[in-house]
Amino acid sequence: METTRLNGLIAATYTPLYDNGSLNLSSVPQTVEHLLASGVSGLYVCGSTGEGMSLSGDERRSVAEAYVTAAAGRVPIIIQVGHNSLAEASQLAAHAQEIGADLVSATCPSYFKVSDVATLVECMAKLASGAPDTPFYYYHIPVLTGSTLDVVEFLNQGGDRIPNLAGLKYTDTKLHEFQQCLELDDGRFDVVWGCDEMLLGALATGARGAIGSTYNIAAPLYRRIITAFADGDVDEARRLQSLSVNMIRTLNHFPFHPAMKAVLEMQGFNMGGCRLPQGRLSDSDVDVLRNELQSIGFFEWSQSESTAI
Ligand code: MN9
Repeated sequence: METTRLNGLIAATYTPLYDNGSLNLSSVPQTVEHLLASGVSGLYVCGSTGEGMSLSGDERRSVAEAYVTAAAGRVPIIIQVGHNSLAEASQLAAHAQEIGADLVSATCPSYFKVSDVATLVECMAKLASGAPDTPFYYYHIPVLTGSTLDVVEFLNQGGDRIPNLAGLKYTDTKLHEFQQCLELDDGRFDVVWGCDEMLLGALATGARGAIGSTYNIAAPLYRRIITAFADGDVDEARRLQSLSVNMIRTLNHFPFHPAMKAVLEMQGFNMGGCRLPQGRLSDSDVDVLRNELQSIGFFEWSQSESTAI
């Protein structure tokens, strides 16, 4: 299988919901057009951001289809299929391949913890075999799965055992480990950064692609970080990254993904709230969040292409 390489900003998409909690797929095309226009170069669907774990299997299939259709081949679409049932995950992977998704990705089972790297490799081999012709990215996110197994060793062993293993979505803060994953076997694997507030550090470490939730609301800002870093203007890149750090700190005054969906609503997209257990922000919390974002200038710099801001 050819090596795949994800480049630039990949938005971890939200799953739009109606007020009654059902899927609102009619919002997907408008959101996709906006993301592509703001310079996003791929979409990661049904991950943590898209509440994949809070959706039924049929809903996950419908959401995957909606994004593949809306993107219409213009950017790579990655479908996240992780599940505590590996059989179900494997069927979701097969579905993603059938509908023409470019890549499949998955978290490990997390209710019963995976005890060692060899078992993690077996789990992912079973899952990835559902979509044998589609490159597979393991989704490493210890803060949510609880799995702190050594991902360098996972790539070492998985590379031999999983024919379609292409790389990792690395959502942790250990830049040294991320670097080792990138450098393993002369850069055999595509290792994609997943912690938006540390994008600059990841770029300095060799990241080419990044998957994240805040690229939905501020892609132009992050593109400017990438450009400033590429131009050698590290002071400017650091100034812009600091805006992102402050933005994420502000969002974290509230439950994060419900707050993100509220910001997307402020930006004109029908997103609704999150499913339980995350829920949605109250109207008064939305007002507080809007004021806090206004006070840090978010509405000026989040969508701005201008170097003056
Ligand atoms: O994986 C996202 N992580 C979670 C991606 O949702 C837990 C990130 O994009 C974060 O939302 C972002 C803000 O902390 O870095």
